[in-house]
Amino acid sequence: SEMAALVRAGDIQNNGEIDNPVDFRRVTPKNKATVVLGAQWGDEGKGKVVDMLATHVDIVARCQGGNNAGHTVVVGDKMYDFHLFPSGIIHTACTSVIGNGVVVHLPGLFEEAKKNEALGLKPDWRKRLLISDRAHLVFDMHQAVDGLQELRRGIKSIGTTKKGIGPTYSSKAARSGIRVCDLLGDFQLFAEKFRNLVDSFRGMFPSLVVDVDAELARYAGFATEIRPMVGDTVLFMHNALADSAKNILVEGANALMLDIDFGTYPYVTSSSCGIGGACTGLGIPPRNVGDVYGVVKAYTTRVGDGPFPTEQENEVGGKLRDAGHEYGVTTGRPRRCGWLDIVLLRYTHMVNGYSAIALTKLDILDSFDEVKIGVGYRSGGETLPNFPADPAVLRAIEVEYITLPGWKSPIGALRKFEELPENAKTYVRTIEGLMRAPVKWVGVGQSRECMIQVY
Ligand code: 2SA
Ligand code: GDP
Ligand code: MG
Repeated sequence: SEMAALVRAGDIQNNGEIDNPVDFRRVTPKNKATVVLGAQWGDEGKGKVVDMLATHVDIVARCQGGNNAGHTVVVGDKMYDFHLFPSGIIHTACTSVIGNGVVVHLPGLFEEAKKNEALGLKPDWRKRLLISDRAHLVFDMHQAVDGLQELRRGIKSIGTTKKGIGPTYSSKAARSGIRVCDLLGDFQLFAEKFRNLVDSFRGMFPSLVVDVDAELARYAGFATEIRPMVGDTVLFMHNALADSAKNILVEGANALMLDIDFGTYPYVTSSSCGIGGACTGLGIPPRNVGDVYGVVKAYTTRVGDGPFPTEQENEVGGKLRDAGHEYGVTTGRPRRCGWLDIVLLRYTHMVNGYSAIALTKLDILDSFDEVKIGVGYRSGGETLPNFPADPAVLRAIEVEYITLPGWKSPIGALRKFEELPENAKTYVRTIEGLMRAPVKWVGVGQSRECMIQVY
């Protein structure tokens, strides 16, 4: 009948053969991906949270950014820092996916592999990594242009990582980008695209030097090396989401305040670092998104330029930097530090809709007599309803703080929420109440075990 024709399952995996007739009106997603996102300006401890969750996970997928990210994972006495690799790569039972939304610098990928192999990453990572054929390639030329653009910006520089992120996403949006599938296809066509890209960048930056032949020869080598790792990640994710037995984790990079749309533009990165990026960067439907965990540092940091309302350019900031070892994982730059900012957090919660919060680095506040939380922005005698768009407005705002007593005792060895000092518990509960989101984990140290599960 007509109805039967409408409701048959057609699975592209079995050559269109139809097995079980299904009433599509009753089909709900079988499986959902859990998403981990940065809720501030990055470096909240996403790597650590992903590693903690990855023990029970089959797939860890990156959806945006590139090797500008620096995700630290501490296992025993080893400290791994991942840039392009999903943090699940050290779990041998886990497939790591680099999605279409990621920008891939191949020299950086192999360098990162070498460094981590020396640390103990098993060489079979090649069998556990799947790179999207739709992902865009970052060339050394993009990195050089990143540096030249920063020079041109002068005092208005963004403070990028110079990893070529902005120029590569620009090439992508301008439709002159080069994708992984281009590298693996007809090499003559790839070479032509590459030459065109060089020409267009040379037009903008005449001082740019590119040894085209050497670069092409190098990429012919990369093509052979990555071919076994490249595939259709859209289909891979689709099949994984159709399999209710698979646990899937999406690892966000950077953070919402660095998002190209919602961040402190133009002091942002060039990708979508929020929940939207999880869908566009992997090709997964929103209906297949499950829990969204926001990673929140117990105070605020930012690396690079741009507005930062609760920044403490004083002793407090220095103390946070020293205690928290706040230096960039990719560039080594000192991070700017300040108090927790609830206006910002409520804004990122508005966009990302966290199911729960992982509150990290609470132990860094151990020695403070008192801790402050920014709870409101005032401008021209009025309280702002939300985090404002205009950097000029942001620069002129006055932050309203509440002050809570410190706990003045080391919490690093504690493993139960009830064991925390009363004042530490109050700090956590206050954040929960102000953010209107539950805190599910509290971080009290760098290693895997140092994560208190609250509920
Ligand atoms: P880019 O390089 O174009 O993405 O830089 C644009 C802005 O985004 C910021 N950004 C970051 N902020 C925090 N952490 C990042 N990763 C590294 C880390 C940073 C490092 O984990 O420490 O090592 O310096 C990261 N990546 C990009 C950047 O500072 C610019 O403000
Ligand atoms: P990511 O970019 O969000 O993955 O974070 P980074 O790795 O750039 O920076 C976070 C830093 O804080 C790393 O050095 C982590 O090892 C460390 N860290 C994460 N959680 C905690 C915590 O709860 N306590 C302490 N002391 N350090 C933590
Ligand atoms: Mg980082």
